[in-house]
Amino acid sequence: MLNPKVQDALNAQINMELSAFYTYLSMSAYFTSENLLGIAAWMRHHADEEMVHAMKIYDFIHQRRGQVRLTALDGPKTSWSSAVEAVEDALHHEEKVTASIDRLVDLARQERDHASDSFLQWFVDEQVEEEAVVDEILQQLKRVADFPAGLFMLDRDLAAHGGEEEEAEAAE
Ligand code: OFO
Repeated sequence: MLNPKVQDALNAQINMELSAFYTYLSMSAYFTSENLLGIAAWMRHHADEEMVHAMKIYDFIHQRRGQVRLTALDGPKTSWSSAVEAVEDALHHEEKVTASIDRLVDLARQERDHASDSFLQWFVDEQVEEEAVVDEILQQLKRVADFPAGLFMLDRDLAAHGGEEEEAEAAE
């Protein structure tokens, strides 16, 4: 049986992961409208990955004979002043998710819920990767921000490899 406090926090985390899905999808739409189709594709793959995260928690709650309670999602931001600003937002979002996962682990330990603690370790490791990969794209974007040709090359590179990397990560 799932600890009620942990169950509430896991349900809140589902909302956060679905909000991340919504945010990355909105970023994908923004980059598509900016004709940066490689970054748009990367964002869309990443949105799918966030849905996988939400569903992992959804399935875990059911496995523990708990109750999934879905709640309303806030509308995501829909436009940014630059590619750098959008990816900075993505990084800040990942940092918030990391802090939320850390609080969940603390709660699971406080409640002596060892199964949830063990389950959440996957997310702890995943967030290290998530922050690193978003930060890498951000640093590359900052380097080419004032050079349209550089931005074009980076976009093409992400179109060729970004989706594959995301898929490899999602399969882990
Ligand atoms: Fe981007 O890791 Fe889930 O939220």
